[in-house]
Amino acid sequence: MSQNFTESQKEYLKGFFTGVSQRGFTPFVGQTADGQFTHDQGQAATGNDAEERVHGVLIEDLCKEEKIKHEQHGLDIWDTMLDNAAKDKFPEGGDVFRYKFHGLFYVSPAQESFMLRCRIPGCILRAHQLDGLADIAEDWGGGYAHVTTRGNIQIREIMPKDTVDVLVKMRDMGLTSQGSGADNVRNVTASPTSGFDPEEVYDVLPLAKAMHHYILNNRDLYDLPRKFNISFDNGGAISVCADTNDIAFYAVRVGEGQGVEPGVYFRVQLCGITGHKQFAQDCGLLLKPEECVAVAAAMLRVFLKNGDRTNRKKARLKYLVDTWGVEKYLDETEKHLAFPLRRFPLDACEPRIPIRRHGYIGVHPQTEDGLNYVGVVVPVGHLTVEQMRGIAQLSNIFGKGEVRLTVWQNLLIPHVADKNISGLKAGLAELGLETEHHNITNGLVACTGNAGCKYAASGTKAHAIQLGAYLRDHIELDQPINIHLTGCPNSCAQHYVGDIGMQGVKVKADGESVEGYNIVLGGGVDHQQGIAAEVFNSVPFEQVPALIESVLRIYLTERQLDESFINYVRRHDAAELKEKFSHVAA
Ligand code: SRM
Ligand code: SF4
Repeated sequence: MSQNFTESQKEYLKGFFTGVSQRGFTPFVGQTADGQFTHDQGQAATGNDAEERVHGVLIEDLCKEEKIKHEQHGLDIWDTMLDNAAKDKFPEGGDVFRYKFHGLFYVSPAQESFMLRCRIPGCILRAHQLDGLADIAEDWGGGYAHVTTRGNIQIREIMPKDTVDVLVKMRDMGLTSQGSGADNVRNVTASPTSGFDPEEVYDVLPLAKAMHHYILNNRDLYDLPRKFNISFDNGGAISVCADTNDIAFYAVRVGEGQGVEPGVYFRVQLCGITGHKQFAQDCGLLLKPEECVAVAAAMLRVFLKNGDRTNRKKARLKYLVDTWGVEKYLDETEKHLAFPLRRFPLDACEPRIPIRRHGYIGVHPQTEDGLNYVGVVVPVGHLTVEQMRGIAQLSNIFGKGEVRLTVWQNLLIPHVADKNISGLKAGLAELGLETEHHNITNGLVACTGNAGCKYAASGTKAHAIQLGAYLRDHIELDQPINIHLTGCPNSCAQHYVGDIGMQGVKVKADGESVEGYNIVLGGGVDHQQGIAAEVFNSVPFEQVPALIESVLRIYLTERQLDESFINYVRRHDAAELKEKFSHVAA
C-alpha cells in the first residue's frame, strides 16, 4: 500500500498526523504514517472454508447472538427499521438484537416500547444537545430521561413509528446512539472534571472523544464477541470509576531518574467486570497520551479475533485474558501496533492523590481563576423534561452552555463565574435540584429496575428514593458513603462496589412473593478498591430502610475514632458481620 503514495503525499500525511497529534488527538491507530494498516479492515468470515466458519468458529457452534450477527450485520437493517417505523411495528426475532446496534432496546415485557440509549462521549453535553434530548423525551418518549452509570442518557417509552425520527434528530444534534448496546464498545467515559480540574494530571476529554470517533468509523469494531467498556481517568481527585472497565486508562506522572522521559503518561488496567467480582488490574504498561487510542484499538482487535464466540457467559475480555495470561494478550496487541509497547513498573510512577468521594457535588474552583464548577444531585439519575431544559438554560446563562454527566448518575455545570453562583443555585433549586452535600443521598445509585427492565426483581429506583428519604430523616453520617441498588445479578449499578450494595431478589413473605434484596457491605473503587461481602440475604424491601439504619448506627457506635464505614466493615470477615448484625436482620 505504501508504494501507492508519492513522496509528497507521504510528507503531507506525516505533517497531517503531526498536526492532529498536537491538537491532542491520536495519530496512529492501527495505521503507520505511510498509510499501512496493521489490522484487517472489517472481516467476518475467515479461513479456507469461509462459508462454514465465522472468526474461526463453525457456524453451528456459534452462540445465538453470533448467528444473528452472521445472518445480518446489526448496522445493515436501516431498510427494516424504516419499514417497521412506517408500520409502527416492533422488531421480531434477531432484529430485536440488531436494533441495539442503533441504541434502540425493545424492552418488552417490562414496557411495550423502546428505550433509547445514547452515547455521550466523555460524558460532556452541550446545552443545545440537552435541550434536544428533552425534545426527544417529550415528543417521542415518556417525558423524562435517566443519567446512567456510564455518564450517559437513556430515554424510554419510544414507539416504533418514532424510532427513525429519533435517530435522525440525534444526528442533527451531533449525537449518535450507534453501538451503545449489543456487542459493541459502550459509551466512552472520561472524568467529569476533565479540562478544568485544578488537580487533574491530564485533560482526558480529547482522548475519550478520539476513542469514540475511532469506534464510530471502524465497522470491524461493531462485531466484538461481547460488550466492552473503555474509560479515561484524568488522575485527579474526582474519579470516573475507571477500574470497573474492560480497559481503564488513568493519567500518572513519572518523575526524574526512572528511565523514561519525565512527564505525564497513562497506566492501563484490564478486565474490570465487577458483576463477576473483578476489578481492572494494572497490566504493566506505560503509555504516552497519544498512544492510548491506538493501544485500545489494538486490544479491541485482539479481543475481536480471539474472544469466545460460542458461550456468551465466557465472551467478555476477562475470560480471554484469564485463558492467555496478560503477557500473551500484550504480545498479540503489539502485533497490531506501529510502535512498541513500553513496559514500566507501576511503583515507579508517582502515586495518585486521594480520591474525594462525592467530591464534585457543590461549588468547586476550576483551574481558571474566578470560574467554578457546580455539582448537582440528580436523584437516581431521573430528570424530567422541564429539568433537562432548565439545566440547559441555566448552563447557558451562568456557564458556557456545557453540562457534564457522572457515572454516579449526577451531573455538573462548569465555567460558572463567582458572581453567578447564587443565581445558578437558585435556578437549580427552582427545578427541584440540590447542590448541597449529603453524605448518604449524594451517593445513591440505582439501575433501571422493574419499571423498565425485564430482568429486575425489584423497583430499584423507587426503592432508592424511599431509602434515601428515610435515612436522611433518621440518621446523620459525618463521612460520605455510596449505596448502590441493582435489580438483578447483571450488576448495572455495580452493587459490589458500594459501601452498601443491594441486589434485587424475589422474597417470600407471609406466603407471598415480594420485592426484596440481598445486601452486601464494604465495597469500593479506586484507592478503596474492594468487592463487598454479602451479609444479608432475601430481605423484603419493607424492612430494608430500618435495617440499613441499624447497621449504620452500629458502625457509628463501634468505629475507631473517625474510621470510615468501608474500613470498619473490612475489619471483619463476612461471618463476623453476619453474626454482629444478626439481631437487626431478625
Ligand atoms: Fe447494564 C444488560 C441497563 C451499565 C452490566 N443493562 C443491561 C440491559 C440492557 C438489560 C437487557 O439486556 O435488556 C439493561 C437495560 C435496562 C433498561 O431498559 O434501561 C441495562 N446497564 C444499564 C444501565 C442503564 C443501568 C443504569 O440505570 O444506569 C447502564 C447503562 C450504561 C450505558 O449508558 O451504557 C448499565 N451494565 C452497566 C454496567 C456498568 C458499566 O457499564 O460501567 C455493567 C457492569 C459492568 C459490566 O460491563 O459488566 C452492566 N448490563 C450488564 C450486564 C452483565 C454483563 C456481563 O458480562 O456480566 C448485562 C447483561 C448482558 O449484557 O447480557 C446488562
Ligand atoms: Fe436490568 Fe439487571 Fe441491569 Fe438492573 S442490573 S438494569 S435489572 S439488567
